[in-house]
Amino acid sequence: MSRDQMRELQGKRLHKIVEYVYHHVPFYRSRLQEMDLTPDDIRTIDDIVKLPFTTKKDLRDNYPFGLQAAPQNEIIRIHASSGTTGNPTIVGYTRRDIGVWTECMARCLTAYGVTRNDIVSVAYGYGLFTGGLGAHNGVEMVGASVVPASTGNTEKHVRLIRDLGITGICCTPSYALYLAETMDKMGIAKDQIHLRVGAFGAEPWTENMRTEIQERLGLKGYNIYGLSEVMGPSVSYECSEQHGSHINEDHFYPEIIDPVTLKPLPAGETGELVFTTLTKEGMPVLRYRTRDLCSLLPGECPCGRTNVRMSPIYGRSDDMLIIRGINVFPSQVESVVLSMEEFAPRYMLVVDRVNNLDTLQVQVELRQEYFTATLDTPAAIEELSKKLEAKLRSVLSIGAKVQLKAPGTIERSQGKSAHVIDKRQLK
Ligand code: DLL
Repeated sequence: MSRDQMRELQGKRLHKIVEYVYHHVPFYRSRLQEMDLTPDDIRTIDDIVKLPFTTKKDLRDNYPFGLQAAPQNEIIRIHASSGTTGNPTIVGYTRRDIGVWTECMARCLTAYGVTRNDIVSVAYGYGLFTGGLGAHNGVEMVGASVVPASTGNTEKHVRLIRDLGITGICCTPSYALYLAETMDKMGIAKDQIHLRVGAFGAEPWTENMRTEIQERLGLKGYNIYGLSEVMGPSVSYECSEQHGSHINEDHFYPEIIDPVTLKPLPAGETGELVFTTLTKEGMPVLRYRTRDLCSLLPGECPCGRTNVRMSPIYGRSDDMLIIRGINVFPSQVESVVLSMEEFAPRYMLVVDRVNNLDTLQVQVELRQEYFTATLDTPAAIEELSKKLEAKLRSVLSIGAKVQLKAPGTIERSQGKSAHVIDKRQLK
């Protein structure tokens, strides 16, 4: 589809969705009325800037079904998004929503080169989390054989990967590394398995992590992005070029805004990603603020797809840490840790406040081969810690105390990994 055709389609769909929520969701109706807007004011996609934003707080305040547009007897699935505080976000899907989601997921898998000849295991959690069932439906639509492994039971999963000749895997990048570790422990070598493609997402990851996963599992790893409030996995996906992730923008319209002024930013600039669902029936959202920070990439993709690409997420406007006044993203620490061969990609930031001064400790696991060699001599521990501290200081612009840990001692996660313990209780 040409850009002009796409914009025309988006404009038509936007008008329809605004009309739909105006008549079906009292929350949106009163928001629009407060702004003196009616659906007739929204005619082209450029009119989107007139619309109000929606935030996670709006969803929580209207828990559980306040923003649902479709009647309950048309909702065929309900997911809930993980949240650390307050009410979870409840998202209901109509049959048509599940169909759109499934097709979007199939688009992702097809872009990764998955076909009906593949056997794909889905090791995102099945349940309230959208990862498991979302990926599952897409694999079935492509016609590949799906193995609903879910998380947990990792040794059994590794044996299945080997014995069934599984060729594709969908999981978080941190779980992919955990699988590789488990394979090592079980004495299963990379050439005994047939994985060739991985769909990794649900948490930020870096190029260094990609290289490591690809090397250890012998596959090509692709990014997949999404969020429950908008749909689930499949909002965007990498193609073979692996230069940004194509957004399924016929269904999810993206904008980048300045998170402080809330003004839209020009293409190419980094800011907060905002989505409007253009076709959703169950719980449509207008200008939902994701808090994810990234940019939309200008220009055409050599793969031939014309849908716009987004850069990797480099942080969130809300999990950003402010330590001694400096903005710190866990992903910055990760890139430093992974740039040094002594360390496994396992780390934890522990933030505290001592005598009114913020402190940052970075705990990081040594790789087995360095652990044996290093821990024998206190001088070597000291030297390695200092080396990492110097690198962290140059990247973060603040000092961090490093604590080296033995392999396997930082807690593993089977879903999204947590990288921060903030003990400051500033709220
Ligand atoms: O994580 C949906 C998903 C499942 C995506 C499986 C990909 C694969 P939520 O639990 O609602 O939904 O969390 C959404 O996770 O706003 C991002 O901050 C983060 N996230 C998701 N995918 C990526 C990614 C699912 N590829 C939140 N890169 C989003 C970086 C990601 N962050």
